Amino acid sequence: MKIRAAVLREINTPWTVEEIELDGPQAREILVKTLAAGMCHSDEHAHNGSMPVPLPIVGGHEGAGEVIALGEGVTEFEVGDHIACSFIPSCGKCTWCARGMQNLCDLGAQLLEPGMIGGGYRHHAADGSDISALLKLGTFAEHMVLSVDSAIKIDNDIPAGPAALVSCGVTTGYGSAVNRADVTAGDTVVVVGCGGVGMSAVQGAALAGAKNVVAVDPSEFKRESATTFGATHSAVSMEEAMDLVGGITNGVMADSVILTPGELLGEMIAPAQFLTRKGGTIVATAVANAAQMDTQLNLFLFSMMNQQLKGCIFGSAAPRKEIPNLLSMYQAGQLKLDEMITNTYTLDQVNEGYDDMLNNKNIRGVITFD
Ligand code: CXF
Ligand code: ZN
Ligand code: ZN
Repeated sequence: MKIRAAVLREINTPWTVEEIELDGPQAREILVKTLAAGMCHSDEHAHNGSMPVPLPIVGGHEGAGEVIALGEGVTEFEVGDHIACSFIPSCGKCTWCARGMQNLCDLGAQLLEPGMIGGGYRHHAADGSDISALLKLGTFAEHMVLSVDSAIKIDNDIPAGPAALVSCGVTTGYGSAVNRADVTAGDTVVVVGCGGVGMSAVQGAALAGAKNVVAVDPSEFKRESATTFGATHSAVSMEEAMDLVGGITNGVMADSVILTPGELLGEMIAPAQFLTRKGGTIVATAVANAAQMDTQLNLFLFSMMNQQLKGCIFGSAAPRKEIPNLLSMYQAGQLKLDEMITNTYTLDQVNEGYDDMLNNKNIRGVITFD
């Protein structure tokens, strides 16, 4: 079938909205009509080359839609079901899935490789050449073909915009606080970078009962927004947060510091360490440039203070547990998702949406489809 999709052909060139050919679903795949796609910073990491992806590629990895056709052997879904994408696939069979660590599913190793999970291409340009799909999803398109391992069935009455956000950003941020930082009642938590992921970490920390949630962001709009998601304090930078956190903890400092800036830099670890108490936890969630090797850490203090530095992918969450859980919290009025969507765009406005994100105008932009 012919579909319109936002394609990246070369890094640092605009997304081009093209008419392309999408094959039907093969075995263990589904065809989905896209209803909404979230505009996460990692599509920008692909765009600017800090995350190496195969080109050309259909962008987008946050999405929700309606199943309209099933490939051979699909028993988990029926036509008409609504799904949220999960950029982390979960096969249910590998040792990590078996251990309940589906965020580490072995299929994740294929995410930055060309083509589909298991190989082959379903997307093709007008001249017949193959196109990949970002993180095996390609949600910036009117339709998607994806593996059943990358799709989570959701209630059909959940609106598509909020459903799209749990594909990546919300689950990643919430899980960074709840699963990885292990925030508990009375904690002091610092969240550095308050876009879609960081704002979800703020929400997760507040929902877990943190006493102090300190939102750190240079953008006044984001610092002010953070208060509506549960932040109790804010600061422009980690340096500025030092006195603030010292003051509200009697000099103890934060139980956890969660790093969710647009791009993680090696120079951010040491200031995060200085904001962290003895025995406390630094969670590194944001994506760094793939070539980034150097980081600053006071190794003496790190061991003397018995601190922990933890990497975090997909909020250390199991997609098949956490995505339905977060959406049920949304339905119960506990998790704010509508409020995360600052602006909506048409597919043709994808470049404008990313300009807005980079100019700190959005917590999350969402592309909607008719
Ligand atoms: C991902 C991007 C692909 C590699 C792992 C992290 N982040 C999503 O936003
Ligand atoms: Zn697996
Ligand atoms: Zn993402």
